[in-house]
Amino acid sequence: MRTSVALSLLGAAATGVAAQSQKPLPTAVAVNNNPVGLVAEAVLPGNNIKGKVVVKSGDGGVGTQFNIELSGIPEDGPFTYHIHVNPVPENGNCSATLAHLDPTERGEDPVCDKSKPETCQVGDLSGKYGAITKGQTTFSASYLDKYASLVEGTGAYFLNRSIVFHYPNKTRITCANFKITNAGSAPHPSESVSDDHTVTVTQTGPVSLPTNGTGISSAAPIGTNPAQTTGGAPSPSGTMPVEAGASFSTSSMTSVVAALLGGAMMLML
Ligand SMILES: *[C@@H]1O[C@H](CO)[C@@H](O)[C@H](O)[C@H]1NC(C)=O
Ligand SMILES: *[C@@H]1O[C@H](CO)[C@@H](O)[C@H](O)[C@H]1NC(C)=O
Ligand SMILES: *[C@@H]1O[C@H](CO)[C@@H](O)[C@H](O)[C@H]1NC(C)=O
Ligand SMILES: [Cu+2]
Repeated sequence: MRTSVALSLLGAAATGVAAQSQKPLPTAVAVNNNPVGLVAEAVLPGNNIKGKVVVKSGDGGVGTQFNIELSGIPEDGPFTYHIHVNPVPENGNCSATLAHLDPTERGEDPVCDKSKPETCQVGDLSGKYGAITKGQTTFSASYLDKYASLVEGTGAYFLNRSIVFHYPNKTRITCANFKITNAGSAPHPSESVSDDHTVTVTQTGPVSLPTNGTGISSAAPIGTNPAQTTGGAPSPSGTMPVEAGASFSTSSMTSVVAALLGGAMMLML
């Protein structure tokens, strides 16, 4: 009896998801007039994850190049990261940065489909280009995003905002504000539009966590490779080129189903 109630709720929820995914999502505007030569960076305070996010105007002012270098990443990933609406206040409170930068107001649902980055929240960088996978101690990523803007006065402008990293439970781990390190000049809009969709993501460290009970303490020196502390051979650095067009819809559907099942289980208890 309870099971059938749960199943019909599940069915209703699934129908809701299907109806929602058919509704066309708003699309973000591609930016081609970023100030040429502009460079800014967000340096993390380094209490846990260390490193920085450097952003530059793309060639000819087309898009924004993101270069991310991180170390000291805790083991309880995967971690997502986004541009958030507000800057971090003096006291470093990441919660005060409010929600993701979302000038098209598409909201959180459905989950970003990285094969259609224009339909994602502009600030959802890990949604568009991949999260920091579990078990990595360092992370580097380099990609050109067409929708985040370096043009002051536009809704997608983000240099007055912040970048925030999250645990899998969405708790905010660390955050930082962008600071301009090199002011740009007026763009040259006639220059040809580069169409570089290549995303390069490099992560080092063991892919799976130790299962022998010698889990790495979070007090381990930041930036060390856990493989060294467990006596294993150091892992080779992996370089994993990822196509921006790769579809993750299967995994997002799986998580939707898992979430629905989780909800149904709770109802049955
Ligand atoms: C951090 O900011 C949030 C949201 O503004 C607020 O609710 C919370 O009280 C703040 N915490 C601290 C320690 O300032
Ligand atoms: C950031 O700049 C944009 C565009 O100039 C503006 O609309 C927005 O209100 C600013 N946000 C903050 C938090 O200063
Ligand atoms: C979220 O996860 C982190 C890391 O596992 C943990 O320290 C924190 O307490 C969790 N927060 C909540 C609200 O569950
Ligand atoms: Cu976020």
